[in-house]
Amino acid sequence: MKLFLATRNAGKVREMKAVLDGAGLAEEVEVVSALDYPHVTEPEETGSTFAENAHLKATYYARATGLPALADDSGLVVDALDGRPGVLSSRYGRDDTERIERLLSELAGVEEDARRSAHFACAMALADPDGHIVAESEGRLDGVIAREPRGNHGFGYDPIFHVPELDCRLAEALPEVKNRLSHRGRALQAILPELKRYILIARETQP
Ligand code: ITT
Repeated sequence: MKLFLATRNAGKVREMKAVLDGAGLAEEVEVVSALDYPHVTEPEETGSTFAENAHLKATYYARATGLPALADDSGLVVDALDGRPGVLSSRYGRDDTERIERLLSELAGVEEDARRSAHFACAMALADPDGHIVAESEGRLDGVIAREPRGNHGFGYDPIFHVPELDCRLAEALPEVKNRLSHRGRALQAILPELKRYILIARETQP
């Protein structure tokens, strides 16, 4: 049986596979992603919330592939920017460098750490092959937007996201440390029991 990760983001795929492996799911299912299915076009993310977009991606990819699909919609929510970039996080520039530069320039003049507060948010949704949502979850990680990038791990905005409980940037944390406390790691842990139950039932009822 295959489980489809409904994302084209290689960073997300890496992190999600590590958690699923750690939970022993790699022995139960073959984990594939949209990166393995380049002929399947991307859906338009028209939702105004992370949960809406996670639903939309899970349903779309499940129907397109005929596989159970687990989707992640996530982003960075900056308080001083009224929640931007939020659901537009991946569209805030052409690449990670440009997105980070834009965010830092928008925060220029916001001096005190207390006013540079932000959080990463993640919504996950699991759809069956007919596109029906069978489980959903959310996760969050609080932090502060730093003044310059640092660190080589992770992806996206990790180099400018300072995590107070680690006292370093998210991009300086080892992958297993990020997965333990990140928005995505927490959302995945929260959905795991229902994902395991779904896989068990699907395997028992498959011809
Ligand atoms: P898919 O839709 O194919 O999953 P995407 O990258 O477009 O890929 P999203 O629409 O959910 O996914 O946008 C998420 C963006 O938020 C992502 O591209 C990063 O810029 C940012 N982001 C999310 N999680 C992050 C993380 O753990 N670390 C750093 N940046 C993150």
